[in-house]
Formats: sequence, C-alpha cells, structure tokens
Amino acid sequence: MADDQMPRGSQCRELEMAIVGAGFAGLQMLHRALQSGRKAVLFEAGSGVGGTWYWNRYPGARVDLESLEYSLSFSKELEQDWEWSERYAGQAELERYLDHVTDRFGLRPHIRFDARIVAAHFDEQHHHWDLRTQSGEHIRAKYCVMATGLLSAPNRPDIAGRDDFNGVQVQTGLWPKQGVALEGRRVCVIGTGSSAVQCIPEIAKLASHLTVFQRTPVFAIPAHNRPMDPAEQASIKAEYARLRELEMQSLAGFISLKFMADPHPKNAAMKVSAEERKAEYDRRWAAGGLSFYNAFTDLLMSKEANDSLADYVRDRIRERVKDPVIAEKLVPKDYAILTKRLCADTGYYETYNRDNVTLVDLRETAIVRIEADGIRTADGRLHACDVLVWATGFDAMTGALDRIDIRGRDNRSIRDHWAGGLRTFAGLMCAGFPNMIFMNGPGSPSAFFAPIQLAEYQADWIERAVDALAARGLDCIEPTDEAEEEWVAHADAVAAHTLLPSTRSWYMGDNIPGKPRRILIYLGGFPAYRDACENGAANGYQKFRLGRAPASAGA
Ligand code: N01
Repeated sequence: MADDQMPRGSQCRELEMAIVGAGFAGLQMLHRALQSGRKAVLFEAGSGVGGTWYWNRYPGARVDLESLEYSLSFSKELEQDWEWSERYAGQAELERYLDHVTDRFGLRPHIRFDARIVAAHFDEQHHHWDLRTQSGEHIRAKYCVMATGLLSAPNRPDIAGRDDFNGVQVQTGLWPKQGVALEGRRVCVIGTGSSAVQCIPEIAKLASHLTVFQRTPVFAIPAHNRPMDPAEQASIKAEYARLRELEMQSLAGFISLKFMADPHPKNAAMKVSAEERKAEYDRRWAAGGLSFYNAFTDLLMSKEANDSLADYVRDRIRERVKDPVIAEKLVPKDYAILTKRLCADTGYYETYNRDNVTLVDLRETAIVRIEADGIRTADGRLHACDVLVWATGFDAMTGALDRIDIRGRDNRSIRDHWAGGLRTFAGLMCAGFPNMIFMNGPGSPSAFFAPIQLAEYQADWIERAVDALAARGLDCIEPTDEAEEEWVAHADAVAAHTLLPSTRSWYMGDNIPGKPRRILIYLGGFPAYRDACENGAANGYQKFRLGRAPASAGA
C-alpha cells in the first residue's frame, strides 16, 4: 500500500501480531500469543476490557447461559478460583471477571485502550497489515487477528425524525457508562429482541411510563436466575473437565447444568408420545433457561416437531399475560421457534401486566416518525417520551468487520468480497486477505455454539498455523478460492436442512437493509467444524496458499 493511502502517526509500531478487540476471544488470543513469546498487542476501542460486556450496560444485561458454562476453560486454576455469585452473571460481574483475567494473566500492559482500528490494508510487497487507529496511530503487523465480536456493530434503523427528538436517546449496545436517568421518566423502547427482553422489566420498575414498540414478538423462556448455590458450584467444579467435554460435543455449545447426566438429545420429538413430549418440555420449563435447544434431535429440522415446542411456549405466554388481547400480540405466530435466538427472561411477560406499561404493535400501527416530544404512530397517536431506548440489535457477524476499511490483495475491500453474500473459509479467513484471521467470525459456529470455547479452539488453531509457517520460512497464509467456495456451499447445504432459512432473522442477515441473505453461522456443530479446520490444515495446509513476501524472497 502506498504511504499516501495510510496517514501515519508520529511513529509506526511493528508487531508480529495485532489483535483487535478485548472481549473473551481477543483476550484468549493475546494470552496464547504472549505465552508463545510473540510481539503482540491488542487494540480495543473501549476504555476497558469486556467487549460485549463492556458496551452492553443496559439495565438487566446478563448472560443467557449459566455462568459456570459461560466462562473460560483454558485455565483450570481460574475455573476453580473464580466464584460466580449468580446462576447467570450480570454485566458488572462479567466485566469484573474479564478485568480479573486481564490482570491475572498479565495482559493489561499489552492492550491499547481507546484505540479503535478504522483501517487495515494488506501490503503485498512485505506481507504485513498496515492498521490505523481512529486517532491516526499506524501499526504494522505480520498477522492481524480480528476478535471484533459477533454482535458488536449496533444497528440504528433509519426512522424519520430521529434527530428532531428533544429527549435522551440511547442504544442498548452502547449504553453510557455513567448510566441513564430513568426514574420517573416516560420511556419508549423500540425493539423486542433479547436486549429488550432483558431491559424492559427493569425499566418498567423505574419509569413513570414505559411504551414498548414491537414489530415481531419473541419466544422467551424464564431464566430462573438466582444466587449461586455454593454446593452446586463446588460440585460442578469437581467435574469441570467432563462438563467442558460435553459442551464441545453438543450442537448448541452448552448443556444446562440440570441436564448433565443426560446432556444430549436422544429422541426425535415426533417419535415419542404427546405425553412424553409434554413431560420433557415441562422438565425444561421448570429448569429455566435455554435448554430447549437440546430437548429433541429434530426441533430445528422438522416443522411438525418445531410446532410442538412453539405451541407449548405459546400457551405458557398466554398464561403469563393477564389481558388476552395483549397476550395474543406477544405470542409469535409466524416463524419457527429457535430460528431466532431464544430469549431467557426474568419477568418479561409479567411486565405487560403492569399499569405503567403499554405495548404498541407496529404491525397494527407503524411508526410514522419521531418528533420532538415522542413517537408518532400511523393511528395518529403521539407516544410521549423523555428517554428513547433503541433495542434494535446489531449488524451481526459481518458488521464489526466491514465497518472497518479492510483491504486485501489488489486493494479489494472486505465489503466488496462479501457484496454477493458472505464468503469465508470456516469463518476463519477469506481468500485474498492473507494473514487476517477472524475469531468467532462470520461463517463459524459462533452464535450457535459457545463463543468462548470456540475462541479457545481458534486461538490454538491460529497459533499452530503461525508456528507452522515460521518453521517453513514462510510468512503468508490465505485460503484458496476453492476452499472458500467449498465451505460456503457446505454451510449453505447444512443450513438448508434446517428451518433457519425459513425465518427472517439476523442469522440470515435479514435485519440490515441491503445485506445479502445467507446463513451467517455454521450449523453443523463443533465436532464437524473442528474436523473442517483440521482438514484444512492437514498435509501442509492443503486448503491454503502459503507464501513468502516478495520483498524478502531474494534476501
Ligand atoms: O437484537 P435483535 P438484540 N422498527 O436483532 C427490532 C444476543 N443477545 O440486541 O424482529 C422497529 O434480536 C426488531 O424487530 P424485528 C442474542 O444472540 C444476547 O435484542 O426485526 N423495530 C427486534 O425486535 C440476540 O439474538 C443477550 O421485526 C425494529 C429488535 O429490534 C442478539 O444478541 C442479550 C426496527 C432487535 O432484536 C441480538 O439481540 C442481548 C425498526 N426499524 C443480546 N429495527 C443475552 O441474553 C429493528 N427492530 C446474553
């Protein structure tokens, strides 16, 4: 890349590895790279570590998987030492945990905070990446690991009049560190996905009035959060190795601790009697949380099986909402359950029984525009508002990457590479973008698995790849076009066997206008994914082109 294309700061840092993003994935990568003695620096846009758990500070933000599962497994000592205080840790505890990890493993001196990477250009002569931060700092790195998050590029819908609003506007995924005054305020929330399901009950407790604008209702299951039982925590810790193994073999990446003795689905829903099916659903409903993913083998494949669960959950929603008219608005009727992320809720549906909460069904009356004092809907009503909360999701999987000016060979941008639909090899790398490796990237199992454990595997894969190159005196790796095409065709074919493509969701890229429709996550499960990554690396990285920089070739 020519010098004039990449403005430089006062000096250029030379690194073996630049890592972008200080969430669970980036921190694991940094730890591995430092252990290997690499000159590695992690660049983070925020002022602290946490990634998702740094930015999502909205009231009620907490993990939807049990903390004993949603935690790092690379250090057995850490697993034993950290005491979780609740069944599902809240944002503050997760942020504390990652702060602890950062200091415990000596990572902090190797992290640059407030350093948002805005450009990454590949230098074909020297085989390195030229990175630039928002403040103009220039970094040159042989390898660039993008741990930028799967749900980290907030989606701001283009609704007319946004800038005319006189009150406070906040986005759940960019909640201010100093908080937002909600007490006694009239609050409007747009959106009813996982973030909204978590914040709506908390906001309703504080606001004088809360108005929720719903376009598509969700399926939510009670989380049954509670303080951690010390005896339960000790018993899981005694069996951690087995738990982690079971997680890696499961399709969803978690098993739910209540089901450790019986972790994987054995039966097809339609192969058991209606009574047995109901008993299984009751068992999981009582346990709380998202274990329904593991209830039967065919829930994501057979519409009939899926309907049996969807009908079960619909009935539970009707039981929780007092007003039958409001209940019907909250019951999802036109898409298969589990084809949008299932939500784990704490009092979500009951919130609509409160006198200070109004549900506006946007399918009956759409938002016309945002005005100075509130939101105007098609029925002519102005919904008065002091605080407007955008719970409108993310440009998932690709957004955090293609919002950066990433250019590979021939100055081709990643946006162009994906213009016709997502293309990667195993969600790890793209043809034409050598030495740039994604963690939890688009095309990997990520959001349909356990992102923390997936990142641990990927950090290991990356380390092995970099070592293998060095051992052969090489410094450049990228998947072949054929490997990329093969992976995309495989991922599409796997998805076609499921119900996911039948639903409009962020899994398919549907929530972002103009985004090409294609499955953004790999649905074949981790064992098949790991096999594909290992197979790609077999026989001297058979699915990759390896090379040596032209500038050093004659040296
Ligand atoms: O985002 P979403 P999210 N006008 O995309 C609506 C993870 N997560 O931040 O469905 C009106 O799910 C949109 O409506 P529709 C989890 O994987 C986990 O809630 O497009 N409404 C929808 O209701 C999750 O899946 C946790 O019709 C508009 C909502 O906004 C993922 O993150 C917590 C609109 C967006 O829902 C994303 O969740 C939070 C418009 N123009 C998130 N545009 C845990 O529990 C969008 N909407 C760990």
